[in-house]
Amino acid sequence: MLRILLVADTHLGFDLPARPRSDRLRRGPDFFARFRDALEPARRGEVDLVVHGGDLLFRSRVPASLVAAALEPLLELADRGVPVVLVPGNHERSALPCPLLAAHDHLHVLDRPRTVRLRLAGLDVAVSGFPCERDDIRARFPQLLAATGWQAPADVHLLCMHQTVEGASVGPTGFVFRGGPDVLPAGSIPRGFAAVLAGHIHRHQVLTRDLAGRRLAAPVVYPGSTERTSFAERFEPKGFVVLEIEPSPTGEGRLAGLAFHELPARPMAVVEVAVAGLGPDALARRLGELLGGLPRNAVVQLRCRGRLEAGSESTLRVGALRGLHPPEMLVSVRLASPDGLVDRPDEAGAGGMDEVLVLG
Ligand SMILES: [Mn+2]
Repeated sequence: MLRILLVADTHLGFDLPARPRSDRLRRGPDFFARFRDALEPARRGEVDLVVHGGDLLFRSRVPASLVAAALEPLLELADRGVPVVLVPGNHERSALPCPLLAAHDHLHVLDRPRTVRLRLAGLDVAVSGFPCERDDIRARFPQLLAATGWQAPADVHLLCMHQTVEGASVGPTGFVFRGGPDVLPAGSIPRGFAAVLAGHIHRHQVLTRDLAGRRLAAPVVYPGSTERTSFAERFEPKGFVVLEIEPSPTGEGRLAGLAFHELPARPMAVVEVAVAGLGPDALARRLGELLGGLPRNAVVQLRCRGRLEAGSESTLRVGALRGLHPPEMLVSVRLASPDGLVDRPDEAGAGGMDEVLVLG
């Protein structure tokens, strides 16, 4: 039995500025802590292989020191002889920055379409994959797959990629990806793989059927991200996956077991507050009540509905807000405008994420 630890979308470097412009609490260290938590079973020697499904880093232009810090937990495992396979994701612009930092006999970066052949748990294991294709995975998948040379004989075949597969779902309303050049049709995945190990979709899920209900040639496993990177992920548990693969008579291996391990990611909450008619003190009391009912370490977005009373603006300033919640809570504010909700101007710079990040 082959045991694989699959982790992805760790987005290291998120909210971790080299030169912070304010002294507010940062989420950056959480991302590193969750990554280390996720690798714990590998450090304990409980798995034969670790696969990182991509988006190790939160973006592509990063200092070498961040790349080194991000690779360190993986290199530690490689030093112990645990093989690690890493897929460059879209946030790496499909190539790991400072690739020489990843040079290690047991760390395999899928920096081009290729197949890594490993002898694990008494089995010949072929791990195939390619870096994130950002333009047209629908059109390019057949060539990328062929270029990996995946079809040479092995006991177990695995496919690793950082892509959206048709049928994957995201967000609080469960949006389902159905088409487009950046979505891989589920039927494109050929027979011959025990499983597809994938990153890019931040919600943990396992796809086994296409949109028409037909069984996929191989299950597509998304471990999801290890910390919440936007408020759209607020209802999702975060974690990593351990897969058990056994040899099969047909020669590609078979997924025999899969366990999702939840990590203590920061809870997130979106809180609406009706501000009309509340003077500064009344608003402070109301916010204190609302924030007091949330987990102490929550990341909170306050959405103010209605017209803010003259003078109540001061209650929403960073310094004043800090007095209303536990020190480990992160609070951002959105105010209503005639066009809908707007970010308070001093909270700009959320690091390329789709929601405003934090302050307070
Ligand atoms: Mn990602």
